[in-house]
Amino acid sequence: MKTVYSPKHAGHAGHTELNEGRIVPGFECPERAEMVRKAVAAAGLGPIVSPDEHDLAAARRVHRSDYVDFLPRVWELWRAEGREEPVTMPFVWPVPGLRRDVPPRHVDGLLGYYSFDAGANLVAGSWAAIKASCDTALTAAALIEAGERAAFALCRPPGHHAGSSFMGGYCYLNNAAIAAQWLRDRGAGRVAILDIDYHHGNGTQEIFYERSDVEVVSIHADPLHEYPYFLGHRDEEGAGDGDGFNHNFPLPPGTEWSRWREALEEARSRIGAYAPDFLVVSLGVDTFENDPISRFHLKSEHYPEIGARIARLGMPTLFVLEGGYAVEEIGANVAGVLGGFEGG
Ligand code: SP5
Ligand code: ZN
Repeated sequence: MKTVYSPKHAGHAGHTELNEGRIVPGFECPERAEMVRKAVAAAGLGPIVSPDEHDLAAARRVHRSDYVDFLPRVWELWRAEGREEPVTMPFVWPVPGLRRDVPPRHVDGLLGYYSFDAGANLVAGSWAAIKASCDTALTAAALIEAGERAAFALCRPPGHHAGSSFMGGYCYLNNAAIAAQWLRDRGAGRVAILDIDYHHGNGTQEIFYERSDVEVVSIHADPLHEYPYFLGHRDEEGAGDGDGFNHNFPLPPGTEWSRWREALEEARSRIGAYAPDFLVVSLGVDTFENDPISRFHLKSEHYPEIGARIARLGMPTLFVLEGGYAVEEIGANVAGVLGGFEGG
């Protein structure tokens, strides 16, 4: 399968996050994408191609327009305050009881208004990377739409925590959701999204929660014990037209392969019954035993098995990179999934 990759991701560097009471370098670092690119090349998976430029109309199909307009402006607004800090960070959020109907004008207010945590911070090169990541997903979506069996969008930054009008969790534009919507707009009747990142894809769930034309199936750490804490429970099954088209498989900290595989089999049977025209996989490998921020215990040998089981669904499949923070092993684990798919 082809991999779509842009070097522009590298400009999203030097950002920070809050971790255990301290501001630390972002776990979501440029080395991740370079390790994946090298592993995909070394595995001989197929050509690595550059994304085509798309305008932002596709992003506006799943994100609120004012949010899409805000992202490219964050950095200039931050600089206009005369800030010396090379990275933005929000510090106040409009929880229920505060007003959302009057958007603030100051950048500090806007950062809180358009985010749900302190984990999606921007530097000078962030917007170019965010835009290229979205273009990467759309370019890979076009490959499967044109008839290829599978494609890999080597997206960075990731996307599945970003919702219709908020960033968070290292995510800004929801690459997988934008690609799924683009496939719908090109005529697909139904699209399924399988999210196997360690964390619940709260943004993807929010975007499609009231829709039956995009089914969202997610296997992740139980939000009772793990980020993002406030979404991802089993009883969230969709609403309105979307009732019955959202499926969460929360698993406890310490989950090992045998239990995780059972959830994958249940997820596969949901997706098989839905019979979508296309499958989009939000591919995070932060389920890995040595991931620095996660608490599942999958081993490198399990990733090819995951790919093979996804392949057995027999659907045109778009893989979109999400999380995975064990920098030394991320390449082998991602290439393992993709290689397992190709061989399966
Ligand atoms: C795309 C993606 O995987 N985003 C993940 C965002 C997680 N943000 C919260 C991280 C909290 C890390 N604290 C872990 C403490 C380990 N000692
Ligand atoms: Zn994750």
